[in-house]
Amino acid sequence: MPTRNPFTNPDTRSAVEGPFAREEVVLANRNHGIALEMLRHDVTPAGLHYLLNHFDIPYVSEADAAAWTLSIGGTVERSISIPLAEIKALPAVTQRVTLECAGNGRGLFEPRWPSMPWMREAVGTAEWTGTPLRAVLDRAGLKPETIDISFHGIDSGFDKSNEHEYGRSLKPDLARDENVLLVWAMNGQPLLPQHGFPLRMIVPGWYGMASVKWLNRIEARATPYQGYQQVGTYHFRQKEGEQGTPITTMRVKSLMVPPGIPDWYSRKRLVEKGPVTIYGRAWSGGGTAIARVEVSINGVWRDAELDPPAGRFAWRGWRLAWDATPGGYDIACRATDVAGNTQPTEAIYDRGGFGNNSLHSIEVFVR
Ligand SMILES: Nc1nc2c(c(=O)[nH]1)N[C@H]1C(S)=C(S)[C@@H](COP(=O)(O)O)O[C@H]1N2
Ligand SMILES: [Mo]
Repeated sequence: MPTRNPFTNPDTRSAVEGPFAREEVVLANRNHGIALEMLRHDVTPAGLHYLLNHFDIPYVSEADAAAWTLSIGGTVERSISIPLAEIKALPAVTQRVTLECAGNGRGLFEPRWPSMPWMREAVGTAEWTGTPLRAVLDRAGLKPETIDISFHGIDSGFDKSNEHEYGRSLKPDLARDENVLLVWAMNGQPLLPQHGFPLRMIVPGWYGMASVKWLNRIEARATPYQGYQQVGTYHFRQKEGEQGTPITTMRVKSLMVPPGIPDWYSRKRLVEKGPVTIYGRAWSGGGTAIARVEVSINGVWRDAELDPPAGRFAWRGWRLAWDATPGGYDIACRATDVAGNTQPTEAIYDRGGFGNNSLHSIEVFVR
């Protein structure tokens, strides 16, 4: 047994290839993704929405929730503590928002960073009910010297020997954007424990790390927030040790509902010959709309039909009719947004496994 606190030892991880480690499997069991066939739902049922929890899910009883407060301090006119009941009494809005984890696709990189080994499934869309964050910031009154605002959850632990509560920051202009919400309900129900009960943030258009769960403290700042989750990770990096560039909004991406039926273990697909509809979803970041989705069947690209848009921050459904004839096929999809961003065929390498928006392709055998 260690006699010294071992949690402050230097992190010994480095990029790896080959089999997944036991630690990666443990993280994968804790943080499930959406089952790709459930991309058929416009709104992901709450229990099928992906999860990413760095530490433990905090135990918050109904009594704890009833006594929950959100404190706002730092460079504000008035340091305040607002009871959750008062936040819930503010004008409520419901927004359909697609969230994706910035680490989605990490497990597909070679070499890969040992962490949550997502393949493609760290995405989901929910209807979030809450009130614009702006309302509570304005109650406290941001002082003019405020250049950054940090948001803190009650969950804590270690990463790379740094002990911290999960925390992230936003610049004041974004924090005061009407679309950034303090949220207490998901798909019309109270937040589930794993999704941040009783209060979380939703920062639409951004990768999921910005949407702090179990939120109880806000700190306005005259200097940039330097918390571990802000500067130690969530940066695009080519080499370990470099600062890199901060990760912000989601990259354009699309996924397919795997057609046909799977083999239990390999998940390879068997499809019967004849007419087949291939369904999927496409999204981009920062509220940028999807312009086009193309599907390749053995290298021949065709335009998919797009469903009507379902909100500025929600994914867009698409479908392609295919007359399947017997044989082996590789099916891939590619989205392009109205700003002209499109998915790369090969993933853009990232040391930490972030931002992988390479093409989703599926092997299918038609019988
Ligand atoms: N307090 C807290 N907030 C958090 C996290 C966390 O570990 N703790 N994970 C973040 C990350 S990395 C993602 S991708 C989203 C996931 O939200 P979900 O689990 O509700 O899908 O929550 C974010 N908010
Ligand atoms: Mo994430």
